[in-house]
Amino acid sequence: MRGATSLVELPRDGYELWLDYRLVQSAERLEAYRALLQEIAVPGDSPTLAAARAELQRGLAGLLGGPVEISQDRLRGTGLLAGTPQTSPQIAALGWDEQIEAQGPEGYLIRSFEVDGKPAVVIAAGSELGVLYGSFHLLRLLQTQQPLAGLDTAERPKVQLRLLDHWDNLDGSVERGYAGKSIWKWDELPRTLDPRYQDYARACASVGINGAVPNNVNANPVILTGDYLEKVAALADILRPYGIKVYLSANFASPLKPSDTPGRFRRRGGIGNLDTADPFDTDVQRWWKEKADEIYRYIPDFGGLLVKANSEGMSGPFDYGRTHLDGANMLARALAPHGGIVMWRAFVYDPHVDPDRVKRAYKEFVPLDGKFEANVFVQVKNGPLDFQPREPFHPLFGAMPKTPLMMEFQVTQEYLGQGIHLVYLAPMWKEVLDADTFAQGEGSTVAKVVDGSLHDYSMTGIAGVANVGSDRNWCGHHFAQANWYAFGRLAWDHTLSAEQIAEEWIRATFTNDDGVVATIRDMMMGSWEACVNTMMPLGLHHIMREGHHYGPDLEYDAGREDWNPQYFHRADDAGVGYDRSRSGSNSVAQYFPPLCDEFDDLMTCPEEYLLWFHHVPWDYEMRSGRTLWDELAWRYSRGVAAVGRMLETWVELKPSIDSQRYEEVLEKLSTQAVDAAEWPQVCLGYFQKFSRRPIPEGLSGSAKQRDESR
Ligand code: GCW
Repeated sequence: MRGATSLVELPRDGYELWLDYRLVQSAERLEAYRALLQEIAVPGDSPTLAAARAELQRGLAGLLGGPVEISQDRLRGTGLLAGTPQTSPQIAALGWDEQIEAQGPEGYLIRSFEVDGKPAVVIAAGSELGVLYGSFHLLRLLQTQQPLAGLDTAERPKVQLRLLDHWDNLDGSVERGYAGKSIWKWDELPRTLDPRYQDYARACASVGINGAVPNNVNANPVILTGDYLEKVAALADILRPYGIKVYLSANFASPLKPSDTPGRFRRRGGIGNLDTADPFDTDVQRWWKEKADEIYRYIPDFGGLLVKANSEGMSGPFDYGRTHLDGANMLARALAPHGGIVMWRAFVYDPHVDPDRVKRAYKEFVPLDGKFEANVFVQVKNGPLDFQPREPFHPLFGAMPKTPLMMEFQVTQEYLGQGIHLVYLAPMWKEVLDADTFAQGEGSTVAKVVDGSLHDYSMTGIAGVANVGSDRNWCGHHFAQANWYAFGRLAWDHTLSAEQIAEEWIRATFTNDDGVVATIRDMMMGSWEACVNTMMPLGLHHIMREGHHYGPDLEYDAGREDWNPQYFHRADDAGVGYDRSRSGSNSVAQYFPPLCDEFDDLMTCPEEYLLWFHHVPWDYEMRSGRTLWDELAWRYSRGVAAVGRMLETWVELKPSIDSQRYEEVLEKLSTQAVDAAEWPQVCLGYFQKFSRRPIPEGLSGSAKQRDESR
């Protein structure tokens, strides 16, 4: 048994993520765990059960400070028993079949119970994957120092498909990635298998993520060639025991001859032998059918295809005068015989559809409701624009009762401070999931659309754009790991609170010291609001620098109106904000009553979305009693002040955090503090040209004034 070492002295570089199985710090808990978990029995030898066994072995060895005896057939004494009624006669003998069944194909029960007259902890599931998920759950209980006595837990995921979408290119670069190169080493695959792949699988499975799309939606068609499918198959083999299916992003123009691929990937060409990718062309249909057959020869449990079509230069059915429906259904028919699905993205903003960019996807997709093949998801970003620091929820949620909608969140922080800013995203995702669409009266939340309960969807899914890279700590910023974790936890159970998830993560990742946990949790919980206030308060949106999207810019000319910040903020002498009310673009009409009325009326529109829906006079009186101009300045200064406080808090935490992670986070926070201060300077400086009002004293966001605004 190892002696208890002070946590702070243990070197930590972040590689272990939240699966950092350190010795339990509470002596009392440690004693109780050791008394109960004297041996582990995970009967069976399938790869998934072997993974569960290995994880329990590894986890308990670390948490309890020494190896625990392990058995592959039955539990002999006091200990942990995990399995299904099929893999373990001891579990079958418990007579829990009905409850096990009720947890569905991925769920599980964890109970303190007697097995053969001896005290035990039992993880019982209907599937081997359920056993693995239950094992991770048990380890989490120990990591967070929960009591095991009287344990009686029943879990099942609320959403079926819980995917990470990687925007990783085949050359190793990552679109909107801030954590180094891609973790997928295509040059080495399929022969060399980086051990990271397995650790990635462990991390994903530990939070219930059950699918991965390894390549960018801006898809290089080459991913579907035999050479690459062989590489993908090697990855799929590693991920499979962990319950993670592989999906791929497909380029709609793949069937074209190499020289004919239009648009963005012209230089690379298609991978087929056809002169068209028209979904109505029978050769094209056959091409995709044969391609699907080929994919399934390589990867028998392949999940399906994700498609970005006719968006940002990507090819699609419109190139041939067809529609999203025609394109999606053609692919769906090719995949259906194998049980594969299509995730067709709704991130489209064709300027011909409507002058207001945020109205376009709704106008294109709502008329198609009910016409998609049964294995098609329409994948919808959380808001109608593009992963801005804060957006109202996408009005498509609730508006397509006959089409399964898959939620797309962005875990990587493209518009939220990238690899620099500490921003815990769970509160934002909760705001979206808990938003009421009123589609079928009060209580028709976005979460109920996504989990299928509102419209009785036949399949349900939620995807997160991954923030993972080859940096030693996976996510670039140690705190960005919390977003990967939270995404998985919320995809599994959207009723969990952001606080609870943060607390779990902190305990598993940093420490169980209650005071430190509370301090870090509060810091995380305030960090998203701080980000919004720092960058785009009161419903401002899309005022970031062009291209890389970091830092403020209000005036560049992108050459396209709907990329131009001025198109979005519309600042002029009269006021600021995009008028989307009934007298403006009328995007409010895309929401159900009473929301459309609430958003439409300046008096009832939530102030968080004010400048999203309204062009508001500079001297408009806000609920605080301040004028809009003063309120804007106040919000900016609050954002900067909050960042300053995060930095101070972190410095105070120094004695409680291991040195490498402390220093690395400190460096990030210091940069964040400097970069955050640029926003009010640039934004208020710019807006002032129109408002012609002084920036209220004490609100310019400087260090001294920060304290006064507390
Ligand atoms: O958020 C925008 C990004 C693009 C991205 C696109 C999309 C993958 O700036 O980098 O492309 O959205 O979601 O397709």
